[in-house]
Amino acid sequence: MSRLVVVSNRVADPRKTAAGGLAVALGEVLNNSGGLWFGWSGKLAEGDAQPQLHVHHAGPVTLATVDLNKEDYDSFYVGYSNGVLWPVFHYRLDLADFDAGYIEGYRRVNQMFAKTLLPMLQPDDIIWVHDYHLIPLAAELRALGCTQRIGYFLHIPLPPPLILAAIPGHDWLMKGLCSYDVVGFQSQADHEHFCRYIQSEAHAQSAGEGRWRVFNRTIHAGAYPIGLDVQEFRSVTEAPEAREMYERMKREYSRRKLLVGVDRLDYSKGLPQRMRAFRELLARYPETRQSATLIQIASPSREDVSAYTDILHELESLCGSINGNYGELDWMPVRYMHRTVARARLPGLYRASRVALVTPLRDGMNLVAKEFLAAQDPEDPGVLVLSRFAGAAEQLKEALLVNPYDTEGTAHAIHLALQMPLEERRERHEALFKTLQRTDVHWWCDSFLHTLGQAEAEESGTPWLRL
Ligand code: GDG
Repeated sequence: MSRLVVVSNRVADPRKTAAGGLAVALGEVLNNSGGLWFGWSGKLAEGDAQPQLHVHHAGPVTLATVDLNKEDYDSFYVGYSNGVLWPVFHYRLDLADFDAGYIEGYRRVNQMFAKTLLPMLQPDDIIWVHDYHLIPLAAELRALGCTQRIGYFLHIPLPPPLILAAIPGHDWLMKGLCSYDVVGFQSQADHEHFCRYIQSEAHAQSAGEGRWRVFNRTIHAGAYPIGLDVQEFRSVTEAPEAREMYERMKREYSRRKLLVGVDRLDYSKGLPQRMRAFRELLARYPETRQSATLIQIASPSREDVSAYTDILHELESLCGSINGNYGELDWMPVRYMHRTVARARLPGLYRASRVALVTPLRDGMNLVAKEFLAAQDPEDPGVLVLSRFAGAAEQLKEALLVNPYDTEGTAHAIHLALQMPLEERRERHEALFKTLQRTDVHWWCDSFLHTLGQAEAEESGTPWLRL
């Protein structure tokens, strides 16, 4: 049986409960065959020191990490990954900083990752690379002679070809993506953008069944929407900490209907637009005043990127003005927290809420939408208000789908959600929960790895063009 090697920017110990569904699911697959998980340690190396490799064993899984030096951190992580790829892939060309130095750092770190990883590889390994930080990794590994099968999964959206083409060096980047054997996307829409790009920019020819001939090789591309570890999330929901949180929220808000939003504080999540829609709800439907409270958790994220401080200030000012204009001595419309809530408590908060607002302007998938559904009591479930621009909207069709740019339309949908009769809530939740179970994280892992397992390993001696 082939060994699985997972490569991602950050590495998590799958045995720790704080790791979250994705780490746990990948950990499970790694555990089964014994595996290697490789990535950045999250630490900065002192001065100009050479990158140090740290190796830990977590049961049958080897965790191998390297540090980054400050210059690489600034150009690879802050500059290119989060300052160019994140905004452009979320359709925000206006926020991208195309400073030429960043792409060099991005390439340098991918080369360093390839050089460090190569000696740890075994001939039969299957390599699975994750996310936008590591697009050129396969090409760098191939250039060093790696012939193993390599798959890639993009967790964030892939924009249409004309937006991608705005990136200086997009051809280099996309050629790098075509060096994988299997390329997976969150949604059919993202997959279609990829197909259109390789056809129009690289003259790719379809070879049927999701395969393409491009750059003198055959690759497979497809949509593999990421799922939740539903069973694990249900058991966290039943555990004492979540139950206690649920009881507390129910007691505290016994006279109100709770709405909840849980997001990393990121401009892609549409938080100011959500607040405007909530304000519109209070203005248009006076009966919601005093009776609805929105709890918004905005967990701190990437605070060294300036666009993130702008969004923080905008959100704080909107929450302040809503509370100032509509609040009463005994009712605060918005409870906003710029803090991380313990993972063990989140399901309790979800379950106590009548409505979840998951309204990103763009999102690869959005796992909060799935977590909210998984935490509900099927006899008295809450309602999901979901942006049509989240990858999850392709699957979760029985949610109330909204356009987050349309303030009035979103306010109207929130109003419908707050008033929805029990029967309709149950019917929608039942259908959504079935989808969640059918396409859980294990299904996601299995279907991606099945396709990768079927791909043929590169023949050694394949002439690899340097990117
Ligand atoms: C990327 C893509 C894709 C949030 N606040 C707290 C907290 N969280 C947890 C949630 C959820 C996770 O973080 C967020 O997941 P998302 O899917 O919403 O978003 P990204 O972080 O942007 O992730 C996304 C995902 O990759 C997976 O492929 O779905 O589209 O952008 O699990 O619960 N967790 C805790 N406290 C918080 O305050 N403990």
